[in-house]
Amino acid sequence: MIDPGKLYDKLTSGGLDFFTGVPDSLLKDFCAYIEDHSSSNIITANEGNAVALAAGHYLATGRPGVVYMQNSGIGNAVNPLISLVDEDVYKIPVLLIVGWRGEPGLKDEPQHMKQGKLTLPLIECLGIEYSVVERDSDIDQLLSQAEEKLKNKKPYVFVVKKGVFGPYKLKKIKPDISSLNKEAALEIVVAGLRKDSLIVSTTGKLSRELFEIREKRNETHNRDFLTVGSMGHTSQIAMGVAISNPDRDVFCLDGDGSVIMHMGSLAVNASIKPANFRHIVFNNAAHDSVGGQPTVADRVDLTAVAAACGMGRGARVLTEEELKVAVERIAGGDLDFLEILVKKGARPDLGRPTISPVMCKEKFMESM
Ligand SMILES: Cc1ncc(C[n+]2csc(CCOP(=O)(O)OP(=O)(O)O)c2C)c(N)n1
Repeated sequence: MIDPGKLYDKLTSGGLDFFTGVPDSLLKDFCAYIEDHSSSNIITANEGNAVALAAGHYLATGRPGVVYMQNSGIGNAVNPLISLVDEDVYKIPVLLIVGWRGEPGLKDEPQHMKQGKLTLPLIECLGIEYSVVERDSDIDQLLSQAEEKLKNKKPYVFVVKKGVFGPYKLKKIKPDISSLNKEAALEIVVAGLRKDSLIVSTTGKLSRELFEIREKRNETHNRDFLTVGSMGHTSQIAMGVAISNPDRDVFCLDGDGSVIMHMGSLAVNASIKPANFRHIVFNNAAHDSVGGQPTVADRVDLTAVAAACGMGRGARVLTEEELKVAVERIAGGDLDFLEILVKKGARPDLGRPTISPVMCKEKFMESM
């Protein structure tokens, strides 16, 4: 296994001391080490932003930045990789560290399988050279391969397999912004919505919790569209449903990291604002589903942002009592945006949906 601290020391002593990216579960020990030890680690809204931030760092210092991401983030990064740092454009070196979910031959969730199969071909198609990092890879050799490319002002990628990093537990954990348990809050929301409401829920643990709450309550899953990939796009899926089915109330259940990833959708949603669309954000100020790394949502009032965009009937709640009142209001159409401040953490025995994404889609469509 590779010791996260050892890799960090080797990178920083070689001048690669500017870190940015979006966290990933396969890289969580390395991301945690950076978070604890680096004074320049910026978790960006999305992976494309991280490539651009690293490019800016290079312009100012002449030193390449290190960008970490899950392979699902390559899609977000393609534009700046091709039109900014590429050797045919500005020729800016950057070291990408990419977690390889869905590696062929390993079992993973459906949304990772195609991405896993396409990870190396995608990187090759972008014309970027890479090394696959294994548990017993020689760090010095990896770094000398990367340094040679970076010196020639080219990007380089470390594609990191599952289980490569040795354990490192985050010490600098930001305090929780609320004492409300997320799953308990979700249960209050589910119980308070009208039975015929449609729900579109976000990537990560929230959709898994929704699935289990339905099981526990002996309720159908048919009116829930559980988004498993496409982080940050859930409110647009919900909006598409709401516009085209004005007879049903549609609730988007979102996470703060997901909202921030494509925050522009708040502005567009507010400009459309059909009466049947409502947006509920569970804000734990963290990317909890992939290791609890912080987002900036502890210092951003998302309700005020939504209001400034035009979703003016919003509420921000901290307690169960406030939540119950707010859920009644949003279910009755008296609010269109609700931000629930919750604490980090989920049940260790949280399961995964036992229905496939295609089955989920078909049942959801039939329910309309
Ligand atoms: C484009 C993309 N980047 C990164 C990921 C990995 N990922 C899955 S869930 C998640 C965190 C989501 O955070 P948030 O919306 O705040 O919800 P929470 O996990 O806190 O419940 C991340 C980073 C992903 N699925 N897709």
